[in-house]
Amino acid sequence: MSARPFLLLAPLAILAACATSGPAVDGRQPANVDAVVDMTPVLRFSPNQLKIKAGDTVEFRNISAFTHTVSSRASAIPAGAVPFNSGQIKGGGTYRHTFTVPGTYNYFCDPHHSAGMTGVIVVSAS
Ligand SMILES: [Cu+2]
Repeated sequence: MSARPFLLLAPLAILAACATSGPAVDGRQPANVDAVVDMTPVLRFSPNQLKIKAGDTVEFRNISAFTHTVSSRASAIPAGAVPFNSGQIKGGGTYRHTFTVPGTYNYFCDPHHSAGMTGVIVVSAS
């Protein structure tokens, strides 16, 4: 009988350990990354619409052979937020940005903006 309390508690301990590793958006993101957006060979951000919370960090991953950017303008992000620009990201490269100001961020890939490579991230207050 003495082993039974341990058998009942062991699954709870495993769940608690998993909970400390952060939210599992898609199982691909490393620690400290809350969401992942791919930059694709068909000149799109995927997903191109994303909802996160203030303070979340998004990792943009270039999974294509093209050079992409993650760029924004002050006129298309919330007042008080600082525009971000990744610079050129070669294939296989990544860029991370932490969104601290709530609101709607419209961003784009500089070389492929006219091809429709744009995205929207909506940041909620908490
Ligand atoms: Cu691009």
